[in-house]
Amino acid sequence: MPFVERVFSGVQPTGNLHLGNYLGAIVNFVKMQETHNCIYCVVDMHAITQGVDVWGGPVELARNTREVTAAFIAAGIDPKKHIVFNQSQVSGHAELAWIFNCVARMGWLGRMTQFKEKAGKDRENASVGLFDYPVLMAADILLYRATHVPVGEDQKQHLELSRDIAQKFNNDFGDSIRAQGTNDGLFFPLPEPLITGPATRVMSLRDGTKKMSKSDASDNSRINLTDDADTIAQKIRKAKTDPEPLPTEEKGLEARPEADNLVGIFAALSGRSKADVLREFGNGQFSSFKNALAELCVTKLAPIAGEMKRLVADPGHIDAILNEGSDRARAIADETMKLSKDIVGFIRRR
Ligand code: AQP
Repeated sequence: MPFVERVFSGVQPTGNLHLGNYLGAIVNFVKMQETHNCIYCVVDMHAITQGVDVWGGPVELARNTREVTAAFIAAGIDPKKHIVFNQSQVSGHAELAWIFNCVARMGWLGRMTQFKEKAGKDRENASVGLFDYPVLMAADILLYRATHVPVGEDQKQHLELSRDIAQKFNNDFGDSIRAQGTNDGLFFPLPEPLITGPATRVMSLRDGTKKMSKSDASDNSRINLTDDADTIAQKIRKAKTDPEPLPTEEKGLEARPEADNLVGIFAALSGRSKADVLREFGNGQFSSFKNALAELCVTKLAPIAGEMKRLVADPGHIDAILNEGSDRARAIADETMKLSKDIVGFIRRR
């Protein structure tokens, strides 16, 4: 029997939600609501995997959790029709992650490029949680037996690991799964990444070879969802470019990472293809393209920023949304945990 299609994805509340998070992930979260049952999670347990100096401490974490929730809703996610909640309110994430820790292999995790990048040279000093991050991510998705995961390109490798973990669990416990009469020996689906649109990897405005990222020291490298119109215009005007005019065809963007990035952002925000954008702006100067891009960014992002501001001013309302979402998420998660425990052989109260 095929699995019921369900969408799951998450965003870390680590501050400075940016255009990359929006175009690479949140825009697709909004779209998927039309066709699927969706679960969108503020992954606060992932947010503490780096030092407290990086994530900012308890007050900052709670503020950022509410801010990401506000961004979801301001961008168009409907928490009544779908589920919006914060990860730490559903204990199944940590419980399933432990089972998966015993399924995943050290060698698999050792290949994860995000760990290598984030841990840098000082690996001995990285937290165990940072190394284990992709296992918790697999648990996040599979706790809801989600089949589709909209993410940015940077998460592709972690999704592959989630599939490997699901497959190994299904194999290791095949007899036990069959004995429970569950789905022909397949307990977990192999979740599919949905990496779509012209901006699956939005790059830094200061360096077209680096991903736009919350943790970049330069605020000018990214457009934050909370930036005001003047700040957005200024950041785009200052964005790094090269001396050539824009090409008329997409092929001409090869080996021009900054130009490619800005055209990709324009295309994604306007719902057009890069080729179409170049038909309009090709051969023109960067300055006029940048003016049009700044205007487009402000038109698209200002209403979201305004709505976020309104929502975060009422933390009680946001907390009520998270509580209700957590209750609904927990109902699904509890069922998966009950079956997972039976499959593994953990005795539980009946
Ligand atoms: N630059 C990006 N372009 C496209 N998509 C992106 N995403 C992140 N950066 C880009 C996607 O946003 C979703 C949520 O990301 P996250 O907050 O959970 O984690 P992250 O990928 O670690 O985000 P950052 O900004 O890069 O944080 P730091 O600086 O801490 O590493 C994911 O679907 C991600 O793919």
